[in-house]
Amino acid sequence: PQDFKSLSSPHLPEQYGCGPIQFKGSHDGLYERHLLFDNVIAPENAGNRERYEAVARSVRDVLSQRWQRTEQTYKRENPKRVYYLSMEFLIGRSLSNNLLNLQLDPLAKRVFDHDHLDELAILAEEPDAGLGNGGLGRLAACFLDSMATMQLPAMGYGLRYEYGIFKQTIVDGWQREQPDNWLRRPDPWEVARPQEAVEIKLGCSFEVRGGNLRVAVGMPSRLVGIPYDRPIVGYGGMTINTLRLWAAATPEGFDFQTFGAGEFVSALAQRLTAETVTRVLYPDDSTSMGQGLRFVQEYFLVACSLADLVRRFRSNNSDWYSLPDKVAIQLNDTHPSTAVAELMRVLLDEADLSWDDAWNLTRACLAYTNHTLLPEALEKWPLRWFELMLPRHLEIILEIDRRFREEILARFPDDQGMVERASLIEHGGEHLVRMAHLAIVGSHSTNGVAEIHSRLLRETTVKDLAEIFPRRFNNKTNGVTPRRWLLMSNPELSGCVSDAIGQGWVTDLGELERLKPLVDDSGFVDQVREAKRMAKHRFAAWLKSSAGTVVDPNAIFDSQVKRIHEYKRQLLNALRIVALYNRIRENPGLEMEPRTFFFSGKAAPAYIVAKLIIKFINNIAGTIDADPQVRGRLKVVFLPDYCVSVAERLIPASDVSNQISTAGYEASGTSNMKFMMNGALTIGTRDGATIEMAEAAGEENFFLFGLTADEVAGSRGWYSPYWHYDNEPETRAVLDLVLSGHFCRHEPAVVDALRNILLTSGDVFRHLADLTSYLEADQRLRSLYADPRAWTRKALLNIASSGKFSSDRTIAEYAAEIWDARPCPIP
Ligand code: GL9
Repeated sequence: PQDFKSLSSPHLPEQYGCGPIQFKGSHDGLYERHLLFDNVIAPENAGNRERYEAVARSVRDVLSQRWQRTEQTYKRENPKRVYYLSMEFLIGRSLSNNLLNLQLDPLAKRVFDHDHLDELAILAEEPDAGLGNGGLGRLAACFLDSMATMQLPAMGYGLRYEYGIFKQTIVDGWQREQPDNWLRRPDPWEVARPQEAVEIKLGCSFEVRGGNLRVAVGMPSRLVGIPYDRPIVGYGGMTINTLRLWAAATPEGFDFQTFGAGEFVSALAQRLTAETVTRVLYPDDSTSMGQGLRFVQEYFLVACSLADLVRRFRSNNSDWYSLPDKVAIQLNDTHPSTAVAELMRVLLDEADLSWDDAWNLTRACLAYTNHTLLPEALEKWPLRWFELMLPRHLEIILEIDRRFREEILARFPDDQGMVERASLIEHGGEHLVRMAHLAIVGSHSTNGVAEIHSRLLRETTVKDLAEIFPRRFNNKTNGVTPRRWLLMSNPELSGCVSDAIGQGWVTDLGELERLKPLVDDSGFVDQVREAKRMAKHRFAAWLKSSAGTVVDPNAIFDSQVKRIHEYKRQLLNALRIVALYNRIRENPGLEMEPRTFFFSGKAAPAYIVAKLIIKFINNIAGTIDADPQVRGRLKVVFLPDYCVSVAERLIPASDVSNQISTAGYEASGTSNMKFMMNGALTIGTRDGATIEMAEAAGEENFFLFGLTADEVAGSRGWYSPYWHYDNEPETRAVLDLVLSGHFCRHEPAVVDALRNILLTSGDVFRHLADLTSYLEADQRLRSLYADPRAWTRKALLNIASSGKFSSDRTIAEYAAEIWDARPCPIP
């Protein structure tokens, strides 16, 4: 981490420049030239989409030389490189982020002002690149930003899905999914590199029928991976790294001779099958649906990326044994964990190394991050699929397993069950390959994403493997990039902070500590409150103009935004709202601050219960709006189509952050950190990284409630929701109202489902156990809000304590403790 300290004061630009990017008069006119030469249109006739493309292309022109120089420097210096393999990169929009990181905003302003362009409308023309489902994919994007900012020689590898996460609309309260054809128009950021295409072999050919994979046994086939590169601009523009996304295609020299005469058309038509591999992102959050096409996608990512990085390694190094000195590969969850077998295959079959040498090199290069303890997320692929599609990999996996079993038998002769429990193969019924076991055994590091998660991983989920490899397990608490999530998305608060302590926090978030003495400076506290007020007004104006929804910026903005999942307990939030609603109806004179509750998030299309929760929330919203007694005091808003750019708008405007998962279920959470650095107060359970956030800020500055993870685990066996129904009057009143159909008139199916979740099925996620303490914490929160200065003082203490949750800190830890990677500055 020492190495990174020197980066805390980035080379700030003299004028418009960003480090060595020279910005002279020659750049003026770039924009007009792009309109003319790319789109053959005069500036006055251009629409906002053409304008967006021209601005983006101009920015790309400016960064191209620097981007190329970054790669040249790496080639010359030959440092150890970091490769981040991930099936998801939730990058969001790039233009405003690139302008910011290149520190070109003054120049952009000049162009926008000069031509009287509507900056916001132009930025909004860019599709929100949704190549991910949620936290796991967004974390990968934040990591890329931090690695570039910290001048690490790093590269992201992913898939170029033609369709990202679906667009969500709400019809009559229900979620509908629409395809997200984000590449319909040319994307100015991507650079196709067909000359660097790689070829991949599969043990069978396949086609996709009715969404399912059909394989033709014994017909080996080939796929081509075409790389599309995207620039990752480090803050200050010194380093521009690459995110390389693979698109699947059929081999160019397609062999028409193997087809009979007259089959020209059908042979060409078959090419489409290959291209389906990267057609669409699977929209499942924390669940593995076990689809054959997904299996092929995962292998395709691994095979293309390893071929590419091995080729790069070979072009600069002659000695295979130096591989771990030059290459660190981080596996983002088990999705790319066939990398263990693929790297072994390359080292055995292509490099001709012995098993022991190949094994040592493989483990030294690879490291694995686990992102969830949910059993349904643990990938286990049928052994049969390996046999059909990747027979050589199966051979390797079975040999790894054979040796591993021998080792366990020798080391734990008294533990009969250990071998079967820890093995890579699950017997019983269909034989399955346990991908997490493969990743742990075949790498030198396994980490969780928050302290509690890493502990539970070791103590429960993979207990046996942690006993076998105690030193392999470690924690790397997640973080988020303060560039996108504070500097860019919250200009009001950022300005306020920079005025007080300078700009150093942007690359050294620990600097925010220096705000602590200012909590007693009432002038400054008022400035922070004013910044929040402005952010709320900006958000309310956007919501009105984009969706027609009117909210009162004087109300408490209380948000819960994340994927819809039972364990995240949006239902618990809904029950809290029903309780407050009840209180007002029973006592209309009750003093209660006006409150607006925001929900946003997508449900996996096949997750029936999650879709029902969305419906229920929308019903509550409608019922309250129609109730003259409560209208104006409480309001519920479900924002459709949650995505990176919605988060960028809502988070700065929020007063309250809800992080209320059943303790022990949320591995880390990352929106919790974004809310904290934007000055929202957290009401939440002791779960994931929220625990560490409260530790950093002091528990007295948090609103924690509910069962702990150990209590939740201990309640299995005796917990009954009926106890709470019978003994807690308010809980009973809430349930009675919900189950009376008050919010779901003429929709008995919704009511039945809610009864089933909360009562009949035993309330698996302990909603009722935590409702009372949630309401108590809520009461404390409302009392504090009544004293605006005391509230903002706490918010400021939270901001000042959020430094740990920068992804720069996380990446510094990965670099020092897992990768042994150092910065490689670009001259
Ligand atoms: C997740 C966890 O559920 C989150 O708690 C965690 O913050 C992130 C990043 O480490 O990873 N694991 C997981 O499968 N998802 C997560 O968000 N799901 C999605 O990304 C949709």
